[in-house]
Amino acid sequence: MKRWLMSTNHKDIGTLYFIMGIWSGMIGLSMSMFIRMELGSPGTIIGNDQMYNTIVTAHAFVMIFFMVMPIMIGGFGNWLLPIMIGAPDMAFPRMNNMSFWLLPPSLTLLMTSSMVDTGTGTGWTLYPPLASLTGHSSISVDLTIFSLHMAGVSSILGAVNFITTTINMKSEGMSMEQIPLFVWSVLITAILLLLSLPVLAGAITMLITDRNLNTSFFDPAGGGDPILYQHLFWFFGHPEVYILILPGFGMISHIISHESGKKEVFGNMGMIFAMGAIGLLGFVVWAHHMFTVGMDVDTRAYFTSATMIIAVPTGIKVFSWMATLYGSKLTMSPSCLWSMGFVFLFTLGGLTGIILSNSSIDITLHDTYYVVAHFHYVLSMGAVFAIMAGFIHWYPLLTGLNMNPTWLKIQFITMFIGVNLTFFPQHFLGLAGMPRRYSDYPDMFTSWNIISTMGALMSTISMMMFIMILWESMMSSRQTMFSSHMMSSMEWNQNLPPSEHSYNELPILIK
Ligand code: HAS
Ligand code: CU
Repeated sequence: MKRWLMSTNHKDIGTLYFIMGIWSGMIGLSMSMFIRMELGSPGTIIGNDQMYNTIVTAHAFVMIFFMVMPIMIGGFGNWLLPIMIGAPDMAFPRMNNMSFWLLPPSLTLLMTSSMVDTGTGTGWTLYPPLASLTGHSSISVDLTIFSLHMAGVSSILGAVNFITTTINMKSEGMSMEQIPLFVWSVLITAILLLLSLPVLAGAITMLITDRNLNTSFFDPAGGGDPILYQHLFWFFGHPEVYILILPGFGMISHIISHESGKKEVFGNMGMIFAMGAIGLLGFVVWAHHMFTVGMDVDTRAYFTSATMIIAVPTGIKVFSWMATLYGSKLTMSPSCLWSMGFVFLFTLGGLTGIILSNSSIDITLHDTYYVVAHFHYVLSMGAVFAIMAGFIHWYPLLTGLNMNPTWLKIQFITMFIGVNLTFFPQHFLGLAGMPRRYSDYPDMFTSWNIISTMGALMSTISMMMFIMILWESMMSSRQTMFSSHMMSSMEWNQNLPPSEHSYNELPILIK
């Protein structure tokens, strides 16, 4: 009990983040299956549109704040960052414990909000007036806001910890240009968190006072403006989407360099500057989410061009990954497959982002399934593929065990087909005008929706297969030597084996 509740050890806390992230991933996945079941045929299955919207909202929150962020930053960040810079632990180990333990109560608040009263059927953006007292008079939205506050505090504390650790605790004589790309990616992510989350906190605090203390920040009747909320939300929201992908970029760089026969990453400095540029630009493009609110043409022209410029540093990254892979003898190992899948499908999602950034095109595509297809390509096949690649790549380090590579390859193929079946047809649905966040549709959209639902079923089965592979590896306790293979890939500065307990005890704990 004491070891896990009161831990100040970065590896134990990382493990807690992984466990919570996987748990939340299963919650989020089951919610997505409710969504796809409802949309698998015209007409209704759930029979309650408010409940449908509540599920959609909770799915987004769970996946973003309780799956991707905890696994990437909390799990991989805690495990790998101190080791990669040669630090004994994080700079503030007890604060690290607090960062983690704020999350389970936050998740509980979110789940509670869905189970009491009307639920929060607002979408993850919580736009007023839908999220105001007029749209949602129940206590659910207040619980959701409190949940976000707590998750936000957790992330801000984590960000402070990662920034301090990186700057203050890297090995003597290690310059910033020498720190590994994953560390750079987490550092930049942490800076984005630190600068964007307080803006979200301000916005949702104003929303909660509008709801409970009779202020009117977002209510025109009292001189307020709902558009102000959208600006505040997206000033956070756009950097947030890069927060979700940057650590994945970092991991993919390490894995691709390892899979290319331990070649150095092509253009290491370029990769650092590209991530920095993506981080900076991420703060000046937010209104591309609000092209339909009635902005003047100059503002639209600005936000369109600023958004498109992000394709340049992102393109630098994509071409550098390809240049690293070029000419090497590929092993087609599971983590190699996941990272090549990442580069391909993330790029596809990025290109639809460029299409959406055209303000005049976005007028017709906004709030359609085209947007849903875009962000699932960059998230479900970008962020999630990076997590899968990273987890499989570092699994021997995390547990001292091996997973069955043949099964992992089969699992990759089923997942690859599953997610593409799910999300590719959504481009067509969006272009044909199917709106997002509706529980029903005209019959003309039926065929692509059926295919999408079948794809979702396939991905779910594939994830169940992954859990089974994980279970099998722990049950059979096939110990790996902490191989030199892991070492070089991480460019580690100190050749420390993982701590005794994480190496040997985990399988015993599971037994
Ligand atoms: Fe996005 C909406 C534009 C990247 C996530 N995005 C979302 C939402 C999410 C999300 C979650 O401008 C929905 C939010 C909601 O609930 O409403 N996005 C972009 C652009 C990029 C981009 C330009 N998005 C991401 C990443 C995400 C993410 C990364 C998470 C991981 N996104 C938008 C826009 C909307 C939007 C609009 C609002 C839509 C609406 O109406 O609501 C870029 O960062 C992507 C850059 C990457 C590439 C690929 C690699 C680059 C290469 C270089 C050559 C390419 C060139 C482009 C020169 C571009 C290979 C040529 C263009 C061609 C079309 C061929
Ligand atoms: Cu954006």
